Amino acid sequence: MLRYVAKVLVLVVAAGLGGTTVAATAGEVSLRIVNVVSPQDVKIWEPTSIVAKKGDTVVLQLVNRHADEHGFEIAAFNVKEVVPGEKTSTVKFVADKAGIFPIKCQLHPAHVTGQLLVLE
Ligand SMILES: [Cu+2]
Repeated sequence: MLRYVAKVLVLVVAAGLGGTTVAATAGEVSLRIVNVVSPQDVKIWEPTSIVAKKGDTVVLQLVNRHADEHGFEIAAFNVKEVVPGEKTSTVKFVADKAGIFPIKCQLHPAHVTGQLLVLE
């Protein structure tokens, strides 16, 4: 029984160390973001919340399924893309500061789309 407990403890500690290592390494967040119509009849980019860790490279493939063009702006990271109707664009940036940053369609300010959360 004691032996079993010791074994479990070793596993828990190992898992904890593994988690720490992952957190300390800058990674990449790669997502496909699609412009859809919400139940409230607003065109939004989905998912609306993007989470990254500070230092991560963020690659977003922006798929606009509408006939008209839409914008995708994260001002804090100088991201300002216009995606033509029925086209796909890719933006890439390094999330080098922590915080909560709004994501907007700069062409149609009523399309309040979401937020980027960058963890310390
Ligand atoms: Cu728009």
